[in-house]
Amino acid sequence: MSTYAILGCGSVGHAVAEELVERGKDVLIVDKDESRVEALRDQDLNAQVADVRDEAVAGLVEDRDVVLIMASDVDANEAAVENIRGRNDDQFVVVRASDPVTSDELTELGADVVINPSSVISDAALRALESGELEYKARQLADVVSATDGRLAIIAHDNPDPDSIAAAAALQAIADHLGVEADILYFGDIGHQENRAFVNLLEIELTHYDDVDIDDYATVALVDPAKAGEVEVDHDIDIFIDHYELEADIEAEFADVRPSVSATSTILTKYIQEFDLSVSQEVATALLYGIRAETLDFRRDTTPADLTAAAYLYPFADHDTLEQVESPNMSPETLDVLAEAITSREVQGSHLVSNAGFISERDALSQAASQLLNLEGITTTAVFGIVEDTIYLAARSKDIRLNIGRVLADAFVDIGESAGHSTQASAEIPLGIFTGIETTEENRETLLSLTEEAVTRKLFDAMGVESESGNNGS
Ligand SMILES: [Mn+2]
Repeated sequence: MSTYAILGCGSVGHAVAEELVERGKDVLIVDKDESRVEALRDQDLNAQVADVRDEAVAGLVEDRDVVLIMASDVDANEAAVENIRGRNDDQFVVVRASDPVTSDELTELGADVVINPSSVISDAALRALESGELEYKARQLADVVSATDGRLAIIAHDNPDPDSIAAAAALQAIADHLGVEADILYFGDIGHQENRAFVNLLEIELTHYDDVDIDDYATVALVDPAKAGEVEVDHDIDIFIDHYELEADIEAEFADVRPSVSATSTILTKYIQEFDLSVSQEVATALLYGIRAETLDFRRDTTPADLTAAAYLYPFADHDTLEQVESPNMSPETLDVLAEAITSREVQGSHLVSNAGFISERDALSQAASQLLNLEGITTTAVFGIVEDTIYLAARSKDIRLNIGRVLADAFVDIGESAGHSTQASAEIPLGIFTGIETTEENRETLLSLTEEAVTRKLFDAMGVESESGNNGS
């Protein structure tokens, strides 16, 4: 067990000494004030009279593992650090400063931990402000939700992602806690296989916006909508929660927009903590996944708030389910596309391009592109297929020198549309563009082979140019 010495026993030193003794620690107290030392001894504490700045004090406390120098006189504290370090480097030294300048000086003298009282107080004040603000916001949110005279609609954004869906599920749980029934609505579709797995495995019930009459709802909440483009809800918005600022002005009775965190799921987790809600395993799992997905597993723009929210959720989440969401079972269609993509792959260097032929499920292309990235020696993949009269293409890259979003943009700038970023991208190209021939049942195969050549050549060209020019950033 460590032994302690406290040098300087004013109000701070005394408080520390009492706390340590309470914890059953062996504490030696040194102070120059005789009557104070006497009073400490009357309390059965081990105390000695000496001036903190005396060189002899360093010898007196030499056998102590940890030395806390707590006097209010910073000059004396500096002398004590110097004396102790003059004797040995092993003791763990904690010292009280008075301002940033003396903090630096004490660090330079060899103190292990320097405590600056003004920053301790300002930190505590900011923390109090933060938790006070959250308490205040939570009360406001509860008021708006509770005032719902009927049902609450919680609207996730277009083609909702896990962050949006999880935040909606959490708000639904909060509403339930407050005795208000809520439905989660969404626009677009839940396209990506991973998102479908997420919704199915966590049994989150979502209703398409078009399948309800929004006027049937008394209160409407929007969660996480800002990045998904324009919001067109035919109803007043009562609640608005997002981690991005919305460009358009929305007049909501309750708004919580926090660009200081990286996921709407993080914001909702803070409310769940504030409401002291015993959250279901499904909601905890959804929120944790929402935060992880939005921060790319804590690799993108992660803030301390995201991490503390994730840490809070972790013990309540179902980690088997999380794993299943991350690697969803493949549909037979996806397996077919993958098999076709493997068979017809063309490889140049570490780049792979493959034609999956006529397909029915676009999403299978991105899964195939991701899977093929696991082939040995492959750093970039592009898989394309044809649905009706359009070529769809999905590409992935783990080569940091290559921006696959830019590769597709370069390759198809004149003839199609592309979207994406440095590691994943997609493109759509009208089939007729390469041939000028209208697609019919009879000429499909011919068109496909013509198309294959053109697309493959364009891709390899764009990849080659990109990797030869080296660093094009990401
Ligand atoms: Mn989000």
